[in-house]
Formats: sequence, structure tokens, C-alpha cells
Amino acid sequence: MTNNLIKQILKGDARAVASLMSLIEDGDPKVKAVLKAIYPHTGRAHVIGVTGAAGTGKSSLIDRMTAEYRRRRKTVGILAFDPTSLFSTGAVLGDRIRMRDHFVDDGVFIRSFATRGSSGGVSAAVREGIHLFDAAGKEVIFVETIGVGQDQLEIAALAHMVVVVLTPQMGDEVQGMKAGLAEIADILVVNKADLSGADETLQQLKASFADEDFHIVATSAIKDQGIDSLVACIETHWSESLDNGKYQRRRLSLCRQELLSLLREKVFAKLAKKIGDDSFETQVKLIAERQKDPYSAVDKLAKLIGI
Ligand SMILES: Nc1nc2c(ncn2[C@@H]2O[C@H](COP(=O)(O)OP(=O)(O)O)[C@@H](O)[C@H]2O)c(=O)[nH]1
Ligand SMILES: [Mg+2]
Repeated sequence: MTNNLIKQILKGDARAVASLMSLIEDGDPKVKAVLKAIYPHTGRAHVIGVTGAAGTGKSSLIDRMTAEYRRRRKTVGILAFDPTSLFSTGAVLGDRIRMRDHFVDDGVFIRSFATRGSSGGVSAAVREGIHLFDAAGKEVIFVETIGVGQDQLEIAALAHMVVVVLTPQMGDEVQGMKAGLAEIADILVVNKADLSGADETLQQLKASFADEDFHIVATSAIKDQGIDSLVACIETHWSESLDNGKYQRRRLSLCRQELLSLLREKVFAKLAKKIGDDSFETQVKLIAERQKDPYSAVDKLAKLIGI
């Protein structure tokens, strides 16, 4: 059964991919054996993180960029951290129908994750999803995350490049985000350029980031404007990174972070089991009652497992 599943995944069979995705979401122990078998066939896809506040138009942009990549005869995978993010509640019916066009296209796989059954978190599930789409032959993989706090850093640990989506309405907020943006963004998009204030926002961003080396692109997902420039910009950035060594460094960094998080998960699970829930909860109560401080408590637990 597993061998057959592996064979079908490598052929790019949509049903096989979907069934493994469900196992990934459940945190099923069978998944690891399949991932080990398909891993040698990964490393070909270009993984693009798309992040930004809710409602900025990330899903709409991914939808339009997917159409553009399909025109360029590239296959696409789309992953999202939570099921609501691909269809915002504000989206009009027309948007949903457009995204649905891709559902019936064999060249496009779409998947979002709810919670993760086992340990490791959604981030680990998304990472496994990326490997799966990659092994199944998808050439471009979009990962949509809402850019608040932790997720924003997580996306940088998952993708080869990060596109941050802003809108003209955000104006002054952008100043406050400057440091954070510079840290993670490879490309800044001012979406909803059909709304008033777009030019000012664009000028303001260009001035603020004059000394940074990332691109700034204006788009209107709804009017399908600027999408070809955005995709061209992504492709240029990609080939430049391949040439100047940035991609290779990024790849090492992604592998390092993946290995570290797997190691952390494994070591922690093992040690947590050794300590046991009871001893842990006993310490928690002692801390809450101020009979103990957390620093001495951790020393005590560490002693239990001989570290
Ligand atoms: N005016 C305008 N509205 C847009 C544009 N792109 C997306 N929207 C709308 O913004 C809302 C949120 O879009 P969505 O793609 O779900 O945003 P997300 O939460 O960032 O994924 C929807 O109602 C879209 O129709 C655009 O370029 N211009
Ligand atoms: Mg969305």
C-alpha cells in the first residue's frame, strides 16, 4: 500500500497527494516513511511565501499569479496555514469561483491546514506539504500566511523567498513595520493599486527603502494589473539568487531550521515522556503558589532526566 502510494505521488497523482496531505494533517506516524522515500525527488520546486495582514489580497494575488504561471506552462502548488485564509470571508463570490477554476486544473494543487493532530505544529505540516508538492512535480509552490508575529518569521524559515503584501490604506502603518519588513521581505507588493493613495504609498515605500535591495511592485489583483510584472520580478529575483549564491545560502538555512525543529521535537517528546505529566504538573502548581520559582523547578526536572 505504501509503495503504491509513493509511486503514485511521484507520478503526480492528485488523489495520492491529497491522501498523504490528510495523513500529514493528522500527524499520522505512517507519513515519515513516505516522506523519506520521496525526499530524494524534492529540491526542485521554487517556494514563494506570501505574507501580509488579513484582507490585503494575498489569496487574490496568488490566484492571479497562478494563472500567470499556468500561462507560462509551469505547474503550481498552493499551501495555506489555515483553511479560512484561502477564501477570506470578505471575498465576493466571483473570487471564490476563480480560485475554484484551479481546483479542476491538474497543474494546480491547493491545500490548507487546520490544526495539527500531533506535535510539531502547523508549520511542520506545511513544511511536509511543501516536500510533497515538490516530489509530485509542482514547480512553483505558494505558501500563504497571515503576517502577524510568529507566522511571519515562520514563513521565512519555510520559503526560498518572501513576498509581503501591503495596501494603499496602510499608509502610516508602514513606517512602524519598516524594520520587520526589511528583515523578511524580498519583494514588497502594494496591492489594491486601483484604490486612491496607491501612488503616494508606492513613493513613500520607495523613499523609505531606498537603501534596501528589494523590489517594490504595484498590483491590482481585482483588475488583473501588474501581475505579469510581479511574476517577472519573482523570476528575476530567483535567477539572481541562483547566480549570486543567495539561494544556496537560503537552502542551507532552510535545511538547518528543518533539522533543528525535528530534533527539538524528537528530543523534547522523549524527555517529556521521561519526566512524566505528574512531575511536571506538580512543579507548575508549586510555581503558581509561589512555593518555588520556575528556574529552580526546571533544575529539578532536568535532574530527573540526568541533565
Ligand atoms: N480593490 C481591490 N480589492 C482587492 C484587490 N485584491 C483583493 N481585493 C479584495 O480584498 C478582499 C480580501 O482579499 P483576499 O485575497 O481574500 O485577501 P487575504 O486575506 O490577504 O488573502 C477581497 O474582498 C478581495 O476581493 C485589489 O487589487 N483591489
Ligand atoms: Mg487569504
